[in-house]
Formats: sequence, structure tokens, C-alpha cells
Amino acid sequence: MGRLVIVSNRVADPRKTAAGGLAVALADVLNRTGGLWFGWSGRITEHEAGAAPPDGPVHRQQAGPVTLATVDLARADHDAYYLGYANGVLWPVFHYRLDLANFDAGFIAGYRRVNRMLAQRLLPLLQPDDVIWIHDYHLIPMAAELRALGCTQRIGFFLHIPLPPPLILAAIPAHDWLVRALFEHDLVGFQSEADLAHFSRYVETELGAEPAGPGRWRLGERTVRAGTFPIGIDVDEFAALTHAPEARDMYTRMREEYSRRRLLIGVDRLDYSKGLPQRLRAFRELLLRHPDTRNSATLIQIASPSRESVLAYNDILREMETLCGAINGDFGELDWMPVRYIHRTVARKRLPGLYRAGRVALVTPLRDGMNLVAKEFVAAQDPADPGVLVLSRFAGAAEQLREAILVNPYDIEATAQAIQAALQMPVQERRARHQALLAGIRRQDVRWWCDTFLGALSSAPR
Ligand code: ADQ
Repeated sequence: MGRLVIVSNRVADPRKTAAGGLAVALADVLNRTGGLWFGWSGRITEHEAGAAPPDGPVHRQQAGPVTLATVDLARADHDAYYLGYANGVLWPVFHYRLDLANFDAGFIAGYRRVNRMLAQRLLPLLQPDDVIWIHDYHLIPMAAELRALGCTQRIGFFLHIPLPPPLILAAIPAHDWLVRALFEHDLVGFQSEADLAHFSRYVETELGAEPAGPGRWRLGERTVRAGTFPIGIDVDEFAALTHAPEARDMYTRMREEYSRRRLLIGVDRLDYSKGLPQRLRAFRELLLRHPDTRNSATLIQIASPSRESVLAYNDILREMETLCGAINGDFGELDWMPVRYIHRTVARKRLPGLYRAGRVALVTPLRDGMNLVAKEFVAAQDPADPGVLVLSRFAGAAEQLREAILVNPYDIEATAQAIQAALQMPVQERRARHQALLAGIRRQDVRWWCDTFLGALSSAPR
């Protein structure tokens, strides 16, 4: 395989392990193979929209075997492309929330402009046998822009978030343009079978594409291959982190603080897709229906701040504060608070200690591409006395983690019952389920994800 070029909205220094999820996964593959990582620098400048910033268009930095190449964004470009189209249109619609989308015509213009600009900046950095891997909803039309500039290298695309059914996708004014752009890739990867099925139905019914063999569709001159590549975590690294001093310290502190109580743990970005209000209502229902849980169970909900300049995120912030206040006010005792809600990020090195202290993890998104918290929780458990995973059937992870307790997060009563079953599960059953879950996340870990995707990309017929 030629040199690997990864393109994503944000670029992280692969020598640092502070970031979560995607950044860690991509850093891992790049550290192994070397290559180029291209994307937005995270800096916003006041130069004119669409123009190159005055201090040069591309910043370069060498990080071990990896070259980081980044560009700044003008404020108007950032607002339209990132806040407007990516996070104000694509994120809500792809998570089935048409009610939260803002189809402002100016946003899509900015989205196209930035994708074109990124393609123009990347092109001179490319070598003839490069293999290019583009990530996520921010950059759907970038391959089309690269092709228009004459790029003939292999290009793969991976969508980290769900792809909704055709009639939801079709609510986006430029939906056909958006999905047509996917045909400019040699390989398109999705998290789950459900997403792939939506893609196949969309391209056949809305675009008139023709099936061209298993996992392949033809549209005019172009044929695309599409498949399912569920993202995983580095299980061994995460298990090792669990025994590092920071995580041990976290674990001990939690155990001391809550020695007489069972801990329910939720760890999420504060996002309306994560089902946080529904989770709190289910917990309230649990306290109502099962008085034995009062004073004996505590929910620790960590929600890291996220996209605070997008309007819908302020609503979820307020709703969480109100719900937590009401539950603590109604059920709390002088020596017991039912919910500890913390609007902050937990340091990555401490996170495994928190997971390990949890008897139950509540991972109950309304929609999620995959959800790595579910896998991290499993990796951090003590196999002799493991906690129980309560997982939404609407997370991509539910296709793999069948031994979790699967719930419909909209069904508050059933979720409360599932939490009670998790709290009461005997240790033999907890061990058996954990063993099966751990084997699964080991089999399809992050290395498997990268290698399988890149293997398929380099061998995709052209
Ligand atoms: P996210 O929506 O960000 O990612 P998720 O996969 O759950 O969701 O989490 C990503 C990472 O962030 C995890 O490693 C987790 O530990 C960390 N994290 C989350 N909340 C945290 C907190 N409060 N404190 C500290 N760390 C926190 C998108 C898609 C997902 C998909 C990933 C990867 O939405 O569905 O799983 O990309 O493809």
C-alpha cells in the first residue's frame, strides 16, 4: 500500500493520548504506518471567507513518522461549514432529528466552499501512490472536489455517525448532491448493517443506482463499493490504563466515597442524540417503582461540554439541570443525593477507574453511529466482578454487543426495569455476559477496523 493520507475535520498530535475516540484510533494507525494527516487546525481567523489566511495556507508539523498539515478557517467559513451545515443540518438529520435542523441556504454554500478549499490545499501535498482516507460528515463532498481537480488516487470514506432511512435523508434540500458525492470514492464504510441498508435503499430508489455485485452500486460512469466496518477500541491499551496510577486513584476514591452504594455510570458528550433526559427519567422511574434503590444507588452522569455555540445544545443543557435538580429535590436525603451530574470532561487516564467502579453503565443514546463508551466500559471491568452494560438498541454498538441488556430508551418504564435487572444480576451471569462482550470487542478492535477498511480500500476493483 502507498503512503496513507488521513483527512478529518480536526487533526490531533498522535504523540499525545489526551484526546478520545476517533483521534486515538487514527493516531494509532498513523503511528504504525507513517503518513500525512490533513485537516482544520482548530484556529479561526478574521480573514475573508474562502481566502487563504495571510500567514500561509498550510501549517506543517512533524510528529514522529506522521506529518500534520492543517489549515485555518476564516470565521465566516467556520460558522457556515462547521456550526451551520455540519452541526446544524447533517448532525441532526443523520440522527433522525429533522425538528432540530436549520436549512439555511448560506450554510450549504459555506460547506461547499470549505470542502473545495480543503481539496485545493491538499492536492499539492499528494503523491501518486497515496491512499486517501476521508472521515465523517464534515467532508462528504471533498472527494468530488479532489476528483474535479484531477486526483486519481484511491479514496475511501468512513461515516462515523448513522445514515438515516431514505425519506429522512430526502428532507435535506441538497440530499441527492450529497449522496452522489459518495460515488467519487472507491470505498464507503458505515458503522452498522442498518446504515448500509439505508444507503442501498437510498441509492436505488432516489438516485436510480444499479446493484453491481455484492456491496457495489453503479451510477452512470461511477461504481462505488460500500460495506460495514464497525469501529472498535484498543482493548489492551484501555485495560492497561485501568491499572495505571491515575485510574487506580479514581477507582479507590469512588469506592471510598460510595462504599455503601451501587454506582450507575453515564459518560457522554452533552448532546441531544445521547438520550440523557430519557435516561434521567428512567432513573427517576426506578426510584419510584423500586424503593429499595433509594439510598442504595447513585447515578453519576458526566456530560462533557460540546458545540456550545449551536443553539440546540443550550436547550439540552437547561433540560439536564432542571431534571437533575428535580430528582435530587424529590428523592434526596441529607446523606444521599440520587444524581451527581457533572458538566465536565473526565481526563482520559482517569476514565477507566470511573468505569470500573460502576456496577451498571447506562449507554442509552436515541441514535448513535457506534458509541465507544459502551466498549470502553466493557474493557475496564474486573472479569471476576464485572459491571453490567445497559445499552440502547439504537446505538450502532448494539449490533455487536448482544450480551448487553438492550433497551429502547424511549420506553422509560422498560428502561427502568432493565436497570433494576442489571442491579440485581447475579455474579455468574455478569461474568458470562462480560466474557462474551470482551471477546467480541477484542475480535473487532480498532486495529481490526483500520486494517479491514484499508485492506478493502486497497483491493477495491477500479
Ligand atoms: P461521539 O459522539 O463523540 O463520536 P462516543 O463514541 O461515545 O461518541 O465517544 C467518543 C469518545 O469520547 C470516547 O472515547 C469517550 O471516552 C470520550 N468521552 C465521551 N464523553 C466523555 C466525557 N464526559 N469525559 C471524557 N471523555 C468522554 C462519534 C459518533 C459515535 C462513534 C464515534 C467513533 O457519534 O457514534 O462511536 O464517533 O466513530
